[in-house]
Amino acid sequence: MNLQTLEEDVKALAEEGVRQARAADCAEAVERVRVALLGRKSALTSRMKELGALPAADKPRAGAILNAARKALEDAIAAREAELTAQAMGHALQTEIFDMTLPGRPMGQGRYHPIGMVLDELIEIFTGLGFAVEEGPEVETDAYNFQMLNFPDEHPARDMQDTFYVQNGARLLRTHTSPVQIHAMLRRAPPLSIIAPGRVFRCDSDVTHSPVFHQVEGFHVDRNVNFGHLKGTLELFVHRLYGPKTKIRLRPSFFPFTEPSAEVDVSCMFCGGAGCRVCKNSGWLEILGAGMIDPNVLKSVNLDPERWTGFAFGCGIERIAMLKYGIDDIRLLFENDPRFLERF
Ligand code: 2NL
Repeated sequence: MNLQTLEEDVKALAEEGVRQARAADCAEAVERVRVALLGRKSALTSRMKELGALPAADKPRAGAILNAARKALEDAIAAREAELTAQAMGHALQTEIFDMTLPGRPMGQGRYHPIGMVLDELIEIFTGLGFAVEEGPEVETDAYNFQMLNFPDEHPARDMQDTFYVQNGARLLRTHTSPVQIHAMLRRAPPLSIIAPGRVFRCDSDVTHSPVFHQVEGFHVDRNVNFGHLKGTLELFVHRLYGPKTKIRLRPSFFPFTEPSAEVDVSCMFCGGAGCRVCKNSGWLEILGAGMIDPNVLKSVNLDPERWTGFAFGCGIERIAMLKYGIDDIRLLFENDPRFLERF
């Protein structure tokens, strides 16, 4: 074949190829055209293979013709491909509705939980009075939760009904934070002033009782600590919590771990003591239990009750939070409904 014929044949081939590329109406069709025009079995590739058989003098010219045809086809395919992509994008922009002026979804802002706020406040007040804060395990033994706190063996709190036992009765969920104080007294020598805030567990659940709740207990042991120190400390505490006009009242009570024991009332912060719905017209609200640490408790942690005395107290955080924020159902404090928490 002479060069002239080759040139005409290849030109026709390229023109037909370019026409096919332009006619392709989707990405798949473009790909089919690419294989047909430039693949191993295409007419152009066969022509390229025949190059070797040409006389040496014709080879450069023939090569140039074939390469130009190949380039023309490649360009036509790439151009059609770009055209189709742009078309698809234009179509998507026309038909897919995307309104970038719409406002975004608002991010919810977190809030402090009322239990955490009250805990922080009590910790602030007691550390201000010189108490250190200690924590301890939520799973305890009978010895730390009951025995060393002078609970008799038959005490009702030890019943399965009231205490959560785990590991077949070998362990229990602490029913108060007093075990933290027992650990503290065994670890260190007096004088000691410690508060123990934390989660406690009792097998009890209704509108005013939750099986998990929070407590702050405190104690102070030194030489010659007396009931006046207890009363003075609680009065200072209550004045900082509810204001200096708040009065306190101590009523005789009983706890296994204190003797004597008292229940502590504060003058109602809603009516100032005049009587209202919250204090059931008594003018007083009970918020604490307290007393002088029982000599048996001191002995159980190897302290000589003739040398050392101490006072202790305990209060429920949920009760203080419910009074402070006027919450009438304890379950609200555990559901974590954002509509409730947003109020704080
Ligand atoms: C209440 C009463 C109280 C204590 C807790 C205590 C701890 C040790 C020794 C003696 Cl290690 N006492 N704690 C004392 C009196 C009362 O809590 O009604 N809590 C909600």
